Amino acid sequence: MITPAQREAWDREGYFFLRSAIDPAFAAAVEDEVVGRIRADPPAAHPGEQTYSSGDNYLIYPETEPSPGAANPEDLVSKVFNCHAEGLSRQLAERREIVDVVAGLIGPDVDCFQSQFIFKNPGVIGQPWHQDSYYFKFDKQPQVGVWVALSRATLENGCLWVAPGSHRSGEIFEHVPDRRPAANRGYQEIVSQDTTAKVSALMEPGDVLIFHSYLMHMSTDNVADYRRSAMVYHYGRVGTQASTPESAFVLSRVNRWIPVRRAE
Ligand SMILES: O=C(O)CCC(=O)C(=O)O
Repeated sequence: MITPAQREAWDREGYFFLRSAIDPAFAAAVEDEVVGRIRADPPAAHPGEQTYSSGDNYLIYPETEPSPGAANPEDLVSKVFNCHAEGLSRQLAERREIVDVVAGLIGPDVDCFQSQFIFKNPGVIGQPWHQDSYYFKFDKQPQVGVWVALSRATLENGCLWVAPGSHRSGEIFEHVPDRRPAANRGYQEIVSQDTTAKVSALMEPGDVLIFHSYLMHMSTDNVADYRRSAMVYHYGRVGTQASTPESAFVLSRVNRWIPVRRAE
């Protein structure tokens, strides 16, 4: 299910790309679906709410510092969780091009447990250095992140950056709150690790980045005049449990465990 080169990249670097894995027209349809849902239930209908639920699954995070040029409801949204529980976003989460690779890394049986549609609108700040497993308080580690480019990801619009090999310590490092004034509430950063060897993840619509949940990564601010959109999925092994009752409670808001692959 994975090539020797992919296995080597996973072990040594903690990430690799699947270039042109998804038809750009399908990527655009996924984005249209999420945008349509936001237009049907916009942030303006939820004044003062830091997050709001929409339908059975969507958990929408309005932007704390919207772009000055915001015109449409989606321009006021930072991210949407739980898209993978339904619709085209679920179909994308289930695509064999992705799921077979994930199964080759941590399988054979895997679930998709989280998704975030990340709108990075013009003027919006990036996310600081972090490891995703810091947030995934689970008994089984690691997980696999799958970052699907729905738009281009460029240096200007705030592409992802990774610290190659940073997963290899096998440690989840201490994180501290992001102190930037415009930071999304509650986001945490790693401050003590050497990230000088960072590599940019420049991507075209339909490109996919597969990454280890211990890999340190960050993204820069969007200084372009166009959006950078991505659907970020996370996959784990079947039977994974929250490591404490407290983490089960916290994770239940942003996680939906959806079976995507079982060994034949
Ligand atoms: O896409 C981004 O800007 C950041 C995504 C990220 O860091 C994450 O999904 O953990």
